[in-house]
Amino acid sequence: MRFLHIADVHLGNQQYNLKERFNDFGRAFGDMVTLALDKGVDALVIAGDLFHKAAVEPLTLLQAEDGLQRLHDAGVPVIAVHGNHDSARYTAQMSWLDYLGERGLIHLLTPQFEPSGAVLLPWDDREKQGAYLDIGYVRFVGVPWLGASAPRALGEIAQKLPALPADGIRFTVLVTHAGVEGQMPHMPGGLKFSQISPLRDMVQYVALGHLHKPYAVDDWIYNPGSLETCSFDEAEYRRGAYLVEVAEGGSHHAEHLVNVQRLFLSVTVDVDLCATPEALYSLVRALVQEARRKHEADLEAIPDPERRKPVVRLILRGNLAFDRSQLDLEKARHILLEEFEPLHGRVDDRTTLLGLAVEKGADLTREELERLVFAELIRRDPRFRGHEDEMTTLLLEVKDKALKKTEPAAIYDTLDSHLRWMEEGSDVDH
Ligand SMILES: [Mn+2]
Repeated sequence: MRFLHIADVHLGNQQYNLKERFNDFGRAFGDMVTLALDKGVDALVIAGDLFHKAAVEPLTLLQAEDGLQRLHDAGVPVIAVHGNHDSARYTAQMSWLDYLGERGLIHLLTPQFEPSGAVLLPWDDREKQGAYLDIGYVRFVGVPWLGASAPRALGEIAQKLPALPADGIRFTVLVTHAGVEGQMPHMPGGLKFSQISPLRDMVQYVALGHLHKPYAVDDWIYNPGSLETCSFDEAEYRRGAYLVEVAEGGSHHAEHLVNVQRLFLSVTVDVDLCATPEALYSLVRALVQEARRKHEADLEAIPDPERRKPVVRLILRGNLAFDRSQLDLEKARHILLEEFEPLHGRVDDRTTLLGLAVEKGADLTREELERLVFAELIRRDPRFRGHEDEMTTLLLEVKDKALKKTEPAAIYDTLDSHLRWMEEGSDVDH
């Protein structure tokens, strides 16, 4: 028995308001359908977020139906659960996944949540509803995105699973849309391992979606990652699908396959040494050219020419040595577009401003610039008022000692004696 596990397809995501990006999400799903058919799987599992939004546009629905119909025609069942993106906005409403379920294109699994707890009913082909579906000796149990109530629901399900009829089942897959805590630290609210572990004896494969980063825990919990890139945060990960082989004896093997995606590239420019806007623009141009050369082969390797132009982000970081009003971000973006010819280019300005009085065109040495920067930092700190020059000299001295790998104790002594002198000095002043 073999199945393909995907999640976070996000059909309908017209990223950056670009038609090409809308198409990319559709192509990625189409590719997975083709892969499922090529690999001769017995089921396709979609662990939530087939759609990017609850309100689905006609073209998005066509993308979904085209792929699902191909699987339907080949007799490959599709198992799906609601994600946080494609649930109905109000509980009484039907979602577009419900619609696909009614059409017989997906098996949309969910327990019934009664006041007494979760009820697990077998899939009913006439009613087109149920909490679990058996395919051969593999049982798929589906739980939708539940947010904060997920831990309690999973606890209830762990209690109910042993009571289900055995029916020759050797392997149980739990499909749900939830993150595991700590996998993406900036995304809080995931399940703790201790909240999933009660399922350990009853479930052999936890098929997750939600976090767009791929991960696997203990050959037990699997999250394939998003098929296309929804934000730069996930661009660094090799995302795709799990192709899972379940032996009759109940052992399994899961292989993570990376799908074709549009490349998202970042070019980082440290602006500290650019004394003028012109110097910054030339550095941007040089680094963008270098990045383009570096990624040429990767881009050429993408089989579909329509998907070759990347999305490129220019990150400007460090301390700006001239007035911010002189920095033209649109000009920097224009250089990026000119030199890389990306599908989409954007500038992420992370520079911090020191507000230094560096004259336009001033030809500063590194030492002079450094002294200016230190002096400005100290000038802004009220504790050092009246001692700007001494403190600047002290900072340069400490930096010099640190670079020469002077003993920390000796550096401390330098600081201590100077600062003490400064304090005494200020007593006299007042
Ligand atoms: Mn998602």
